[in-house]
Amino acid sequence: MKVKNNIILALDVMDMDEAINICDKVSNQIDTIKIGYPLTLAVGINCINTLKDQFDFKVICDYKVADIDATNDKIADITYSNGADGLICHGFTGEDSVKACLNKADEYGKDLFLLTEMSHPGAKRFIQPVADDIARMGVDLGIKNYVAPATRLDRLQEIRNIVGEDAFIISPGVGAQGGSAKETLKISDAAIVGRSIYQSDDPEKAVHDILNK
Ligand code: NUP
Repeated sequence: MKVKNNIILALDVMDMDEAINICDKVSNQIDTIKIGYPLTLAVGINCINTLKDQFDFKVICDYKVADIDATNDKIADITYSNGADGLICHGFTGEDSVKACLNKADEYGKDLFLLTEMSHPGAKRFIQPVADDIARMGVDLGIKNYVAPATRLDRLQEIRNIVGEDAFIISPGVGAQGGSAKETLKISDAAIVGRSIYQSDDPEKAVHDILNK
């Protein structure tokens, strides 16, 4: 996936008019949007196609899919069939669950992102100890796209070392969670930024500031 300016907007607002208003302001600088449960549950899964039709965005669905293979298969199918260019799945569920998502991505010719370690403080307890192994599983499965934290650059680098230079890593945690876009992008291919942009009085300037910091 090619991401303009290496910045992905996490559009975690709960209202479609607000979402469109923000997109209007940043669409010169941003071409890839990550949506998750907040927007999807608030307005419905049609928001994927609305964003693609109105702005020509690529849309990554951050549904952190984490179920048994048969259920993951259904979730991935409904997500890709509604226009998603990418889907994020958890890795701790194991190979069969992840493979179900990967098979769907291949069927639709779309991207699957494997979430390795999460960015928030709580991730240290349960997911950090197994994150390297999750990344190794991704490599074994031939996964090309990963999510790894902008908040712990040492861990981001370790995950980069495991998945290799050719893998595509996107990193949440820039801005509101304390990570720096500039430092993150030395290791990662794109920074995911939510609140620092969509809560700003001037989202366009916020993107500009993130790019130039
Ligand atoms: O480890 C993760 N951390 C994280 O923040 C994995 C994620 N997918 N996210 C998501 O990235 C989070 O749900 C939100 O959509 C975005 C970060 O937003 P913000 O902290 O910049 O507002």
